[in-house]
Amino acid sequence: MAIEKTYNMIKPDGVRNGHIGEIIARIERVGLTIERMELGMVSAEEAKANYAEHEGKSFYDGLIAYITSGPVVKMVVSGENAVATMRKLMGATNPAEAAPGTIRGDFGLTMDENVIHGSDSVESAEREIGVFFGA
Ligand code: IDP
Ligand code: MG
Repeated sequence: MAIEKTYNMIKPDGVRNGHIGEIIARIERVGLTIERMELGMVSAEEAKANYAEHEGKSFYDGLIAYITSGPVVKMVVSGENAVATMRKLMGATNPAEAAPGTIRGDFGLTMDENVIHGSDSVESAEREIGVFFGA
């Protein structure tokens, strides 16, 4: 048994395009639990803390602008193997390569707007939950 918590976020395009309900339904359908959920903006400080590992990359400024461009849904999701299970539901980072049936494969087209964020490890999840929901 590996009950984990992960941080997930429906990005501005996912909210703007009306996919909140379907994404939440997929999370619940697989058996994971939404422990916390909040609709709101991402501040510049939160964006920079969440994406610190990408600072200096060519897409960094665009990424910060994108994630702060409109409301998002911030979530703490928990359950058995929650980190890997959410990454599986999300699909590959580039929607053009994400398999049909995944969130990014079904609701996105390009890397610039890839619908959802999910922590890549238990350690990242702890850090990201702290950034968005406090300790
Ligand atoms: P992940 O979201 O699947 O963990 P990461 O490599 O951690 O992927 O990248 C974080 C986010 O940065 C991506 O979800 C995407 O929004 C953005 N991103 C990554 N690479 C590119 C790129 O080459 N062009 C534009 N945006 C990118
Ligand atoms: Mg990542």
